[in-house]
Amino acid sequence: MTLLQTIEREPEVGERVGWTRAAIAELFDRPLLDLLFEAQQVHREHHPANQVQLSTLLSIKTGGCPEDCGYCSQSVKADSGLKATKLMDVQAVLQSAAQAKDHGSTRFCMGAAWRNPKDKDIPALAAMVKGVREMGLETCMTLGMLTPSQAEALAEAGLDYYNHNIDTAPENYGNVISTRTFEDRLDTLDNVRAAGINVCSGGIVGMGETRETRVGFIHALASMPEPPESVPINALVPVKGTVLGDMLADTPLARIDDIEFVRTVAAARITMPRSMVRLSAGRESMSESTQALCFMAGANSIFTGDKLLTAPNAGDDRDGAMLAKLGLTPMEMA
Ligand code: SAM
Ligand code: DTB
Ligand code: SF4
Repeated sequence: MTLLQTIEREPEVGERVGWTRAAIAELFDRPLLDLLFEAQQVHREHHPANQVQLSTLLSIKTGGCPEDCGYCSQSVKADSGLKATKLMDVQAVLQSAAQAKDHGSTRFCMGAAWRNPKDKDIPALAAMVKGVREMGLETCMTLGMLTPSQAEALAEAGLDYYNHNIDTAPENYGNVISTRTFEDRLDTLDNVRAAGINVCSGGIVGMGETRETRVGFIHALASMPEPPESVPINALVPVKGTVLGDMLADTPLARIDDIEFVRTVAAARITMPRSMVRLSAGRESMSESTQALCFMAGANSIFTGDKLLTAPNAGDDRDGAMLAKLGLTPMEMA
């Protein structure tokens, strides 16, 4: 059974389902304060107010990726100067997870620059999941495409979440990546769901796309039979040597407008009320005021630490000061 064929879950009383592109476009078109007001109301119906979940990322295998994602520093097609590494040792990963826990993180996300893991990598990956879980952290991995048996093996090891982004609207996918299709992405998400792992899927805005594309992106997520439990909204981090990073360096006006970014977060919150909406890449160059608007719009999860996978992140000191200033507190583990 494919993701699109799975039986729709029962909606909650009062929950709006069956989102059309037109209805989502109407959300984007609203006066900003009306949009923010509704987003915050929806947020408070389903999530604790003023709380933000903290996750930490670690690149467990960096660079040398055969895929050609136009935004990514880790693609072999990018001239980003990144040194490719082998899969990290389990012990080194666990050390890094212990540090993340000390810094207040409740979820540890391990990312590998692969098109897909090889079956021979699975035992080491399973050991990482087991070890991180034993520390009392939630686990997340993002490793590229998974077969059903790989997803089952990771589920058995205790993997809580799998991140696999649809990245953009289906009709724009081929403009960003040519080495795989949107359908390939959905197939892996099906395998992850079928194995009983929570789904984390979102994408990137600020790749020079149109408003209509952003509407299509949110629609593709919200119209899944079961929307992802976690929805990362990344603002493109323009990396020199990547197709999109170089394109934006030449046309700075193509960069996403802050308010348009906030509108995208609000649309995700309203259309996927029960999901965690993750304010992901791009915070490093975002003002505190824009981030505050994103929290108002329903974002309730961030990546902490001074590094994402390869790109810089805001860092614990800056984030600690911002959360204190906004009166936001870290969410305890579920
Ligand atoms: N290789 C795996 C895959 O692509 O599924 C996992 C790692 S990949 C780096 C995870 C996600 O990070 C991508 O799907 C993309 O949405 C996001 N990402 C990568 N580079 C980015 C950038 N420069 N700016 C914003 N988001 C980025
Ligand atoms: C996601 O959507 N954003 C995170 C996580 N999933 C793995 C990664 C962002 C990567 C930003 C670019 C970098 O660090 O290389
Ligand atoms: Fe590879 Fe993932 Fe980067 Fe695409 S986003 S090039 S699949 S590491």
